Amino acid sequence: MGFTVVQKILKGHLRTGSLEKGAPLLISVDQALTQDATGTAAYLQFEAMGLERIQLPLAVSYIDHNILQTSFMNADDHRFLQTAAAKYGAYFSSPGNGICHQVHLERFAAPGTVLLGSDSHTPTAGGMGALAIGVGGLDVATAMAGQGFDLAMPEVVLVRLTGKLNRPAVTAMDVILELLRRLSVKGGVGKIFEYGGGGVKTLSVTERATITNMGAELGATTSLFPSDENTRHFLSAQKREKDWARLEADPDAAYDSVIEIDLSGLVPLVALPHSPDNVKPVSAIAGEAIDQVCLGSCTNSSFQVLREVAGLLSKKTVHKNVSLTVSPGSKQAFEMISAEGLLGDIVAGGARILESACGPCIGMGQTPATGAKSVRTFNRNFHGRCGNPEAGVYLASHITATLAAVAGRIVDPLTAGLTIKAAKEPDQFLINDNLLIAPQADPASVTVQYGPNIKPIPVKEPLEETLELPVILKTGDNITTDDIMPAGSKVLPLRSNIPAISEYVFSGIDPQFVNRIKKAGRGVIIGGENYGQGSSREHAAIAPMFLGVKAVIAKSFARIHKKNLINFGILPLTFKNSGDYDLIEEGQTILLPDIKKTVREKSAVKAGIKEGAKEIGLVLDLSDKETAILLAGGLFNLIKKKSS
Ligand code: MIC
Ligand code: SF4
Repeated sequence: MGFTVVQKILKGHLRTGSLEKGAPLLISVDQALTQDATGTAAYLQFEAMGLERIQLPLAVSYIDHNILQTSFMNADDHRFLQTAAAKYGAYFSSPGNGICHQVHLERFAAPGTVLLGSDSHTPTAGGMGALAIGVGGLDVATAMAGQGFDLAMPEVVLVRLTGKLNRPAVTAMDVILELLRRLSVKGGVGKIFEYGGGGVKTLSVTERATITNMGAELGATTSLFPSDENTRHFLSAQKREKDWARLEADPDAAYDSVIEIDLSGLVPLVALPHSPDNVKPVSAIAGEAIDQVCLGSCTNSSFQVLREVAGLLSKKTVHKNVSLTVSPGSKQAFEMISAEGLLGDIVAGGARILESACGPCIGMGQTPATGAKSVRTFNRNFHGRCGNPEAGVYLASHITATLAAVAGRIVDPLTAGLTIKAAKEPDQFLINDNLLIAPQADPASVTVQYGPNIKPIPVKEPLEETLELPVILKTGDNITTDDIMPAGSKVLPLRSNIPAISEYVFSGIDPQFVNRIKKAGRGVIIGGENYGQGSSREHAAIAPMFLGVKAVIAKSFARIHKKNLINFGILPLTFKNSGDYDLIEEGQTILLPDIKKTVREKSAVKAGIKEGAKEIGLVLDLSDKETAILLAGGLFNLIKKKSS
């Protein structure tokens, strides 16, 4: 029997374990990426491991999330990251160089490699045929220390594409919105989506990257495309043809399941507030008035996207009731639209040009007005993420979004009489890597600089013998890491200071949470399905740990968050019978007698609800390594224990 692309890459990187579904495996990592909001923690943790240099062929430290520099904190973080990159051996992508995933795709990603990134949209590089996985900062730090990455072998799903998109009205964004419509935000948990079929060759690398980027919203471990002639074209246009290798599934490769998508049958789609899987055809909401349009993010901000935007804005004016912002995904894309005169059309049309960065996507400015509708080409529209819980964010393609900006209302691209041509991938991109700073050849000459806002990462004590925990909060389904640990311009500058950022845990959904847990000193959180979906931010685990959260009991967990909880010593328990969720109320006490012994012996977890003396069955689904991590009180303790 032949191999899938996923199996081929994993086979080449396997250190221990097997590729059988569900089996634990440890793989080697080729490349690591961090960004500033997760990077300070990752580099502080790498530094504390005591190594002199990063043990990987390539690491890149990007600055793209928090570049407003509203205070010294942000600039201090950047200086720390720049000096740490120079000393420990990473490239430093300066502020202004662009969004990590777009820049990585352009300048570093390579077919057949394993990329680990401390950002959930790392699978963007899957558009290039890389196996790219988003993880917490500590997992990246461990990989940078040469210890590889361990996971349980996911199911591999073939997404068979046929036909071709009705461009320019229908775009790659509509392909991934269609998958979200079918599968929901938890439909990809424990799965890798491998794209195949005759429709693959009709998509460029940047279009593929849009699709794999937003596979994160399915909860997938990653998504990837084969590497073919289109990949070669992209790499050669980036003057990187040497990085190209053909990588395709064997004709008789076996998949765990298959999903069919006929690209020719797709229509423009939109995700309505407040979830990326709340998907409807654009035609269903045509005519609705809108207030704001934001173009950009790591999902839709390439040169080709901006070229089409410029075509739509040429000789047009943004509607008087709409504010339109454009954030080019990278300096390369920005420079190219300037060099080709396209920026002029965008500016003349009335767009407000923002930096090449995440910007409004992570609530760094452009918070919409109360009750406003904002159409964005981004990947997440979680409640309150834009900075205003009273606003609604609609996720759509750049074509749908730009048409809306001009008309002041939603317009179906299929009936808009589009006259622009779909933008082709250029044969030559403009290469100017002057904001990419290579690591210092002589590390001893560099002193890492720490600002006063940079505080050591707290560590937990080893697991207690027995736990008695008040229920501090009970949540519903699909709680996001934005709910647990909000971002935005007020909170993001505190990412290097856990005591300070922990004051904001759950602040968006329950402003009294911090007071309650501080009073109790410790506690447990009860969650519904898919607890912790969304970002890779380990602050959604570290800050609760710092406040005294010892366990989360949920119906199910999102992949990255579960790993982050384990890494910081918090027990991620699930209900044996999900109906038991209804038995627990806020304020009650959960008893976990002999929990240390139970974890050590991997026996069934029996918990008690003190009030009413009820007993419930819980499940702790862990690999051997994860068991050891929890017993030690976190990954960092375990690493330290081994090296001492
Ligand atoms: C996001 O899109 O939510 C972020 C901000 O990029 C996060 C990372 C972070 O919180 O720093 C992610 O996707 O992992
Ligand atoms: Fe940045 Fe938004 Fe992409 Fe996250 S999803 S990396 S915040 S652009």
